[in-house]
Amino acid sequence: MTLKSPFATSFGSFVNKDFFVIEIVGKSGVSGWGESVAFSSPWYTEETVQTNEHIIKDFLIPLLRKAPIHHPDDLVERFAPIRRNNMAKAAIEGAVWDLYAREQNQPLYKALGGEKSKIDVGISIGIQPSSEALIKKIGECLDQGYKRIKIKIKPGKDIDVVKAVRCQYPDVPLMVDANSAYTLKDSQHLKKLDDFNLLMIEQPLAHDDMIDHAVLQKQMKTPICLDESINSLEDARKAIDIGACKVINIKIGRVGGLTVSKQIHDFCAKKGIPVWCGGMLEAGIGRAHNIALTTLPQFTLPGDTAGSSRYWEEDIIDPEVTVKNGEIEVPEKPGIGYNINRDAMNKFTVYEEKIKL
Ligand code: OSB
Ligand code: MG
Repeated sequence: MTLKSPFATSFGSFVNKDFFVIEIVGKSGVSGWGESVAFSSPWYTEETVQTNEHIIKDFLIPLLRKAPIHHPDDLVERFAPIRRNNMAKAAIEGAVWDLYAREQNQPLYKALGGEKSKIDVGISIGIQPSSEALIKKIGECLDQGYKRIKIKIKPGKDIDVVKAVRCQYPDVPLMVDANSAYTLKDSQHLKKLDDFNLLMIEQPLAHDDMIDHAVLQKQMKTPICLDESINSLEDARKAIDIGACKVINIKIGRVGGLTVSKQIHDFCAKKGIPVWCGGMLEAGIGRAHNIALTTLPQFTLPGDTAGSSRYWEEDIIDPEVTVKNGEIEVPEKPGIGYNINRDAMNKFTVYEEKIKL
């Protein structure tokens, strides 16, 4: 699928997205749907669409065949022998959760224990050619009602950009995401961000670090939010324990599925750490899973789950995800709550394989 406009981050620019989609058909004949959030290149994490195919076909499906599954939660243990590859695991697990909820005749959000009938959403804006272009984009997003603005930063496109945005929009809920573009050597520079009343700074330092983040958090007033560094419940426990962050961005694919996402959510609730749901430029199926997860009570901050039309000319679900007054109405139909747009799915499908379990 081709993005309406390229999305630029500190680590690279996205123009298209290839998707690995899973349809799992239960004995009842009902289908559950999952979408891997992996990208085509290993820039954000080491996984790619192609590594997903290898891991799913050669390792995860054989594990599924070993014994019946009684509840989607069972998959955490079943997949535990396979290290990491969390996006591949989450793609299958998401389809199993959808199937489970549909067979229970329940919306996925309720099956997960969610409570909200509407969720608050923000938007993540990629690096723009100029501050003027960014300010214009932000204005459009605010007109559409988004409740929080996130802008991407990188060295050379940070303090001055934030300053220009703050001049124009002094009170807008604003945050920045560096996607690991800095090191501790930049801490004096990063501390200048404390002047701009930012909600948080997301993942300033290395993707595999938490020690340096803890050092930086002690020097900065702005709360640090971890994204790339949190790949498991254990990671969340350690990061919170050492003070590496005050906020956590939960992405279902990054942590290996909805069950682990829920565990991290519950742990953060106990620790008083606010969480929000991150985005991976999802198509409709992944977006629907994000919406269901965000209904859990500790998701107290608006996430990155914008409307379908922000990314795509045509989405693979029907209806598409729409945002009104910065809110998404959570669907009450069973499972993910959206129908699959079979015409769009057929149009975008380049390769399909059926596997008997
Ligand atoms: O770091 O949250 C991120 C997009 C691609 C890779 C990483 C990230 C992002 C975003 C966009 O910030 C989130 C979205 O709108 O889906
Ligand atoms: Mg991020």
